[in-house]
Amino acid sequence: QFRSLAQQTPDALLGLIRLFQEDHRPHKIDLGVGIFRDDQGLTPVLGAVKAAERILVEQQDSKSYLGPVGDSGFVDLTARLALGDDLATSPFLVRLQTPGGNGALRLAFELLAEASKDAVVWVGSPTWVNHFPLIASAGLESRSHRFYDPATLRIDFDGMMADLGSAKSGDVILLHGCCHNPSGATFSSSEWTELLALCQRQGLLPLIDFAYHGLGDGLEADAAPVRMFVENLPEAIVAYSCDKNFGMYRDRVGSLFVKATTHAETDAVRSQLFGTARAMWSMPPDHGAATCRIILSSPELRSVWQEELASMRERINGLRKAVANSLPQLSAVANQRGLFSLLPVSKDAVQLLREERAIYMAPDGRINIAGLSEANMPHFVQSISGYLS
Ligand code: PLP
Ligand code: TYF
Repeated sequence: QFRSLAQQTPDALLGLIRLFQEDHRPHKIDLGVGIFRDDQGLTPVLGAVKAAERILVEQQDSKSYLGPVGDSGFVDLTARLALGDDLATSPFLVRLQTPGGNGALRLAFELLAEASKDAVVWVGSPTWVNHFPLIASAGLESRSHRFYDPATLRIDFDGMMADLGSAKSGDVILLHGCCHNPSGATFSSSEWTELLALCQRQGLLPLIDFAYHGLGDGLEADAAPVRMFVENLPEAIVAYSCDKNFGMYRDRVGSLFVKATTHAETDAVRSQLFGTARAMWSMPPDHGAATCRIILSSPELRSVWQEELASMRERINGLRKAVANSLPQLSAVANQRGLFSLLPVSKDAVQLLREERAIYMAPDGRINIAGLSEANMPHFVQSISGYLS
């Protein structure tokens, strides 16, 4: 049977991990895969997470199945964290735990495909590499709209609005809640408001990929546009990840929130989601979600976590300023948010930087800002200055 199988193109980002490991040059810099790193280049387990895991080990008296919602305390607390108490507890909000933000996205696309086979998913260009296989796996069509302008390192908002003018009622718009991957480019609050008005005017359903909550401008500031969309539209979907803001990447911690308009529709959405999840992973993994629940429900651990989150955010935003100050062509980097920026460099330059300078970045010139440090900044600045277009 397997003779008929073709090779798939491997994920270039994940391929970089191995290439970097095999490089033994001492000055090598890993700006590849999107994980937070400290000034030593490490991604340690957060103190709040370690403490909560100890409590979990002590207190957990059973590992019996949790059921389709997953850890309901975790789901409730992340819904409140992302959406605020009122929206989170609406009877029209369906909430469930998923294996990471990736699982939430896959489930959301499956739901959308089941609801409307011919809905088009509008995706800004460029976007996170995994969005396309996720959309295609659900059998949905995606269409690109202008988003990022490499000439200004900012959002081409007029181009985006013009392209979305041809979206039809019932189409889906995939938005990054904050910390755009790969560009870091941010909407102003008036642009968010215009986008909301566009969704209202044209009957578009927003699917908000909210994978970096708190890593941009803070928990409240990052959530504000997401809440505005959920509050002011009849239907909205939020795919939430705790893998970055709690540093729990491999534990695959996420949840999905879907707002519907009537009791009957809410029930139908819930039953569809449970049915689809049953056919994919049956029930979500427990450990990471239980750990997050312990943190969010303990005032002490919650405040430890918020401080750790703030220090991750401040480190990233400090590095952004340092890059902008060292390289005038990259001054816009200071206004971007999150782990990523797209360097205006050619594909050839990306390869030369890797081969000759031991600087590893994604093929499109995406860098993980957190991979920079006080120690490697001079090598980075000196190496890329000759390649910036
Ligand atoms: N969405 C974006 C934009 C991401 O960068 C990631 C990162 O992995 C995810 C979703 C998925 O997150 P998770 O690791 O929780 O599946
Ligand atoms: O964009 C990143 O680097 C992270 C991690 O298939 C990631 O979101 C990258 C590729 C992938 C899954 C996760």
